[in-house]
Amino acid sequence: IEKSKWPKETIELWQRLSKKEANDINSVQKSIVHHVTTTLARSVYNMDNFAAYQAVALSTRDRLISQWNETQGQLSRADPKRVYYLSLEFLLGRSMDNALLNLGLKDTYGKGIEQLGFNMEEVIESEVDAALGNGGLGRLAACYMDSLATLDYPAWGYGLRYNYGIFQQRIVDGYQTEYPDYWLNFDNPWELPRLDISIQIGFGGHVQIIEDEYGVTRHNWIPATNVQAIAYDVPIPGYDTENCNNIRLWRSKPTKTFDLTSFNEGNYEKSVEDATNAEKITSVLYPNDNTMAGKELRLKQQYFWTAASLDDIVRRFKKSMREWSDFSDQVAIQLNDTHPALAIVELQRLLVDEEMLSWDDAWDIVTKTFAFTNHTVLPEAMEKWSVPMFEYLLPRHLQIIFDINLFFLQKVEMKFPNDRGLLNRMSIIEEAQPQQIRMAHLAVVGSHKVNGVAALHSNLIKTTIFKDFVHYYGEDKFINKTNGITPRRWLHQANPQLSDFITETLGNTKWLKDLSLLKGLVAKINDDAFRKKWMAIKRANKVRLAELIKERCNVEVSPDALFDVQVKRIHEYKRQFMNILVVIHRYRTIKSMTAAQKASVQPRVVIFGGKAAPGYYIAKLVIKLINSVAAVVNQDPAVGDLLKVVFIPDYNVSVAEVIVPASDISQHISTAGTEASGTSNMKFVLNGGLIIGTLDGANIEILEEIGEDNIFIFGCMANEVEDLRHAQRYRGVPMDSALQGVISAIEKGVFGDPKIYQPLISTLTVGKDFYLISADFASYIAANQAVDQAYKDQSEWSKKSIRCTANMGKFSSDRSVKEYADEIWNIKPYPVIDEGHL
Ligand code: F58
Repeated sequence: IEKSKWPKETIELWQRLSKKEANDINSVQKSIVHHVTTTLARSVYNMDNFAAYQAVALSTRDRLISQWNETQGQLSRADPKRVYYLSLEFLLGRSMDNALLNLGLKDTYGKGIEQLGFNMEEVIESEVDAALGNGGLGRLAACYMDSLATLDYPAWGYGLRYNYGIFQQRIVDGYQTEYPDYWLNFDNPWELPRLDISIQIGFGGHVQIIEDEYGVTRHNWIPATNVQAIAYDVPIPGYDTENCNNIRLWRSKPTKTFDLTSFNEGNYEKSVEDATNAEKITSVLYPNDNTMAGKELRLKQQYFWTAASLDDIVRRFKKSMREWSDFSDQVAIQLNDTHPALAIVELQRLLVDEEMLSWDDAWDIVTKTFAFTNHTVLPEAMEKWSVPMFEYLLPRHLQIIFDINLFFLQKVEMKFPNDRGLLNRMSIIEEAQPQQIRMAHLAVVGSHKVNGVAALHSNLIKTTIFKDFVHYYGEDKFINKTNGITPRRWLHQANPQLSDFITETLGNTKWLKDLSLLKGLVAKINDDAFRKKWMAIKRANKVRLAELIKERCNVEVSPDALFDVQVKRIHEYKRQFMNILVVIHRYRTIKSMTAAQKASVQPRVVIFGGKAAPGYYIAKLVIKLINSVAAVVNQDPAVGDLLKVVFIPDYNVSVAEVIVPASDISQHISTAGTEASGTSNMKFVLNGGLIIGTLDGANIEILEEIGEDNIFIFGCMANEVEDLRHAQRYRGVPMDSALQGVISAIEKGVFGDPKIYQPLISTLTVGKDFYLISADFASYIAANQAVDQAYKDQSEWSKKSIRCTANMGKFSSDRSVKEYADEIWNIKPYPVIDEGHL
């Protein structure tokens, strides 16, 4: 029924009945109790923190959904250009606190729940993380969704609804063990199942070639099997705005028709098997960080997700009755790494095979629609798919890729004739045995803009992996978009005391939407009382972390010691190994000291956290070594409180929210040129933590913003790395002498059976130390000594800490997202109006 044809009274009745929920404390309490008694079927006699969490979540969700409904309704009527952010990972963490803060309802709910006999902090702790991501890339997507909503941009995320998120990590006998993260165990109040939105996705089969009535050759893909994609919507409220965006996550289910075919053939078992195979697609998140697994199921995930998302996007576009040539004026699609690069091929297929556009018209639309973000230069992370496997799963898509490649290489040949080496290097198909599809090349060829995630990284990709493409397309296609983080979660929510203090100091909360306003804190730098309070807040956060350490590691640490943190995925290029080796060096140094010398040692707590990919043997050995060193150091009376080492198990977003505000110094020490950006570096500095780091990724831009006096930089530069590796390999540069001492301590068995660590130690063999631990070792020790020295002067340290926070404006994800919107997507904010009803 067309709404405009409804009688006025009917519309008014609807409007009266769909009034938004009131947000006074009474209404809030009523809705909480309503959910307790009806949705949860519980009562006051049968309540615990988890039930309270569920009820508060359901009540918050009602309010979220109203906003979401209103935003989506107004947007579909106005139909402005939207951006679709395609990401295989959204590392959202907990939702409740964030939703309450963004809706401006935290205080009301806090008071409301307190009167009902519960403590808000404990209730919040009952929520499990949504951990649908590995690390930086997934968390970046979550921060960008927060900023897009806050800035009122019409934006949707598309991803997968994995049944199992990133595995849970436990430490058993010092080793990492993995446990499944079945996060949906108790239902998820933060999603809306859209069982009505179901899309058929095909796999396998063959391609029919037919001639249409005009004599034109058409390709018709007949898949062998089909699965269903079901939509689950996750509302993303902006901070201090009516806008509420959406992340649509797809879940795989067997199709009914498909079940029936096997069933009718009398093969019940096969139909059950096929059904479980269909469910498998969205069963689990691949737990690799910066490596490529190459598994068939992963390719299935990628196609399932991109095909469902494009079907949805195209369907929405077709409703508007516009011309195809307007597509890229309505739709921008951002590819978060190469994982969704198949979307390029799928859109070309839809336009040519199904919508009957000419190849060239279709390709013009495709390349105007897509843009691609690269997050790494590590060769082992570059996605490639074997041609035979690909052909078996996606025969028509393979043909299209070969055509895209042929037409592309023909153009390259026209521009640079007779350079076979060049064609070989640029080809989307790598001539290996078997042939491989280079997804990064496909993503570059199918996009109008390619960006790196920090200035150094964006320059590096232009001179390394995409050098030939820059030569061919010109400089303008390759740009930089330095990453950012949302200050709402990473300061306001994670560090409420500091957030309140900043608001009090600056006189209002405007800084939460314009982070450059933090500059105003500099004026307070010589105010003793201000600095004292600043440091008192840091200490309170350290007390909170010390409690977590006691609980999780059973180690007592003093909040008066210097808290030194390295939390991130465990990877050789991030050099946690180098960190623990220097800890061993520190331990040996303290052991060799007289009592008088010890008196001047700065006490330090070295805190590690992070997951290793389950198949990454060397990374797992690093975890074992850290735990073995911790076991020896923490119980050595000769060291006492001068040095403690802890490995916090199961590092995730909620643990990060406790760790980040509590650090004095954090470590961002990747070999120069390997960490594309890093984003935790930004989180620590925003919270007044100093950093020790290499000239890598976003560290460089942080240095530029906060000044060299407020950061501890060491190690070689990116442009020196190749020469150092060469010298090491061919001129036999000897191992650093301090490092030799440390290694021989391990080999003597100071930290348990040395045989265990032999594979790890071999990575340092002269000529093989790929990540240049030996080359950077001396300067790393010196940087750590400089930290100790600086920390002794607490008054100077507090000034550095304040300068850090004050100068972090650039690293708000609001800035990043606005740059993408202006320079890549060409979209404008569309503020929703609160009409008070739906
Ligand atoms: C990270 N990549 C970069 N990849 O390493 C980091 O420097 C950067 O700050 C961040 O992206 C955001 O730009 C990253 O997290 C992954 O986890 C992929 C997961 C899927 C497989 C390949 C790696």
